[in-house]
Amino acid sequence: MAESNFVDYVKIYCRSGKGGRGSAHFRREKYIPKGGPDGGDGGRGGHIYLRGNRNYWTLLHLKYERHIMATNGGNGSAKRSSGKDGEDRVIEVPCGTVVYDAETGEFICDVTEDGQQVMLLKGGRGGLGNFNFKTSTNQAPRYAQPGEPAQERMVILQLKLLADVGLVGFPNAGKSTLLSVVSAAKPKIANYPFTTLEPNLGIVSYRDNRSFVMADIPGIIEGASEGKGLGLRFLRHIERNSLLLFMVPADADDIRKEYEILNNELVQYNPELLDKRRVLAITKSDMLDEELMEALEQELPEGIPHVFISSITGLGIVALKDLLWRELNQENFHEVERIVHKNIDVSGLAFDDDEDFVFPVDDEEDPDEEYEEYWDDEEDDTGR
Ligand SMILES: Nc1nc2c(ncn2[C@@H]2O[C@H](COP(=O)(O)OP(=O)(O)OP(=O)(O)O)[C@@H](O)[C@H]2O)c(=O)[nH]1
Ligand SMILES: [Mg+2]
Repeated sequence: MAESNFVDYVKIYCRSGKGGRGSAHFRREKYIPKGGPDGGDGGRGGHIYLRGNRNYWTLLHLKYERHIMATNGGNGSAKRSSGKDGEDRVIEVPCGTVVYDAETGEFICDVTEDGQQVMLLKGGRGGLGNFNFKTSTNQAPRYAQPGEPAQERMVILQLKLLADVGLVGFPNAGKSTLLSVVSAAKPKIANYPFTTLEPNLGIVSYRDNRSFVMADIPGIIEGASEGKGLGLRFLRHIERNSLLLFMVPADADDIRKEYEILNNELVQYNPELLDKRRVLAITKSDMLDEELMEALEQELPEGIPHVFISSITGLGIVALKDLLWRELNQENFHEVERIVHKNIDVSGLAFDDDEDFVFPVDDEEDPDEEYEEYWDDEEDDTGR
């Protein structure tokens, strides 16, 4: 999907800044021949943060940003002057971004809210200058602390769309058509399977200026949870939806069976999806008459509220919105949104640019350099 704008995972190398070293300087002025230690502290290294930003819908802006590094803290110097703190880096991400360790697949953190800031890597603390080590028994400590090292990590950011309602259905069920009717989104619609290749989001306006977000994802087929069709790649976008709207066309051979296949694929993918609220829409109901609808009623799966709709004639669309709104506002509803992020299998993710990835080298200083004590002799003899 190299040419696609819908980027829902990226791999990035991140490094915080290391702490600046403390200074081991001694005060040297004209009439104070034996000034005490006055070496200042090193500055702290910059942190790496993630921040949720509702203006981003995908991770596209990070696709070509493969190294994100904060700067190092400055070294301390004479006259107790502290080194400058390194600059932090803030990675702006869409709400619903989950972060994993790229080597192990281990879940690290997630960002769900606009403005939410999470520290990903801590900058190294600055080392203390020698004036901190002055004691009654050691008036002239020649020792200053080195700064703490930087932290580095290769991470995978994965987007899981945060929609209120996720559309679940076989290809051609009429999912995109529904989204185009209830929101301003303009997804591609056509009479063949897999018209939708990447998720679309739309904002559905409801009475009294209220609204909710609906996500149209590519069609699911039997075996999707094992990677068939567009497979697994998009199933994760359903994980975070509060409510699942199953869509089965009126002309399906067996509505109940189709529903069960869909349900089964979701459960295979993540059993927690069973706990989500769900609604069933029988789409394309303009093909039915009253009598047929009554007959079909008997064949529908039990335990799930349903509505007959037609995006073409508008049949049942208001009733559907009412039903979705009611379900979305049920008490204790948000319980199920706290889905647990499992660690991921990183071997299953394709990154088109893995081979030419180079670890950046810090050319400012040798990272393995050990701190050494030193006398700073050529310091300012300005004679104030
Ligand atoms: N008669 C009738 N046809 C419909 C209705 N809704 C959608 N269709 C038709 O069904 C076909 C598939 O519609 P889409 O909305 O593209 O279906 P989809 O579920 O998004 O399909 P994929 O993106 O392939 O998964 C199109 O030819 C639509 O015109 C409806 O309410 N009534
Ligand atoms: Mg579609």
